[in-house]
Amino acid sequence: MVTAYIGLGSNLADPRAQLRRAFTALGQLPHSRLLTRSSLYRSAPMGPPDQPHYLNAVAALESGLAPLDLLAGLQAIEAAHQRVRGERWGPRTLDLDLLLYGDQTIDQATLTVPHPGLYERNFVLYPLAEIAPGLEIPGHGALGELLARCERGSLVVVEKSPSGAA
Ligand code: A4P
Ligand code: MG
Repeated sequence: MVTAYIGLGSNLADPRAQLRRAFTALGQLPHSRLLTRSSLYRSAPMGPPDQPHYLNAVAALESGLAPLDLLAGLQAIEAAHQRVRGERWGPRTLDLDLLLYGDQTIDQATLTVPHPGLYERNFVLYPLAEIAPGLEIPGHGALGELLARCERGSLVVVEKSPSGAA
């Protein structure tokens, strides 16, 4: 069993409902259990500006799935949310990124872990720090130091996590 961290994003078709359903679906993946999830954060779009704001969150999952099986599980959940892949960084009903898989570094054709965008994205770092403040990011040091270098920008909490903090 490892603890994996999943980044969730949505900016189409009722993002709040998309994220809620995604948390449930993550907890139903085989050999997996949802440990905790962050608050929901609204953020300005990174990439093409002519798209709606995003809702983002991070979930911690305890999983016995191998990394590529977990990625396949995430993609199956995206597909079930009618995700259609369009332009790079374009709008989407649901995007699930495998941010961290235990303390492993993975560099394969279809999977890079830690997720390459993790280090500089406020909509990933802030929710991640909410649920795992003391985390060490393989190859990049303390999450707290990455956070200190990352401006919060337009990021706001729109729904606090049931477990309290944020
Ligand atoms: N892949 C490799 N590593 C991973 C990983 N760690 N997790 C591969 C997930 N997938 C990984 O992904 C393309 C391929 O990446 C997959 O087939 C998988 O094998 P994708 O989801 O189809 O492509 P994408 O999401 O359109 O591209 P990209 O570059 O992954 O986009 P991001 O980084 O996910 O960004 N603005 C705000 N405010 N909030 C957002 O959440 N999200 C995006 C998308 C743009 N702007 C945003 C947000
Ligand atoms: Mg993605």
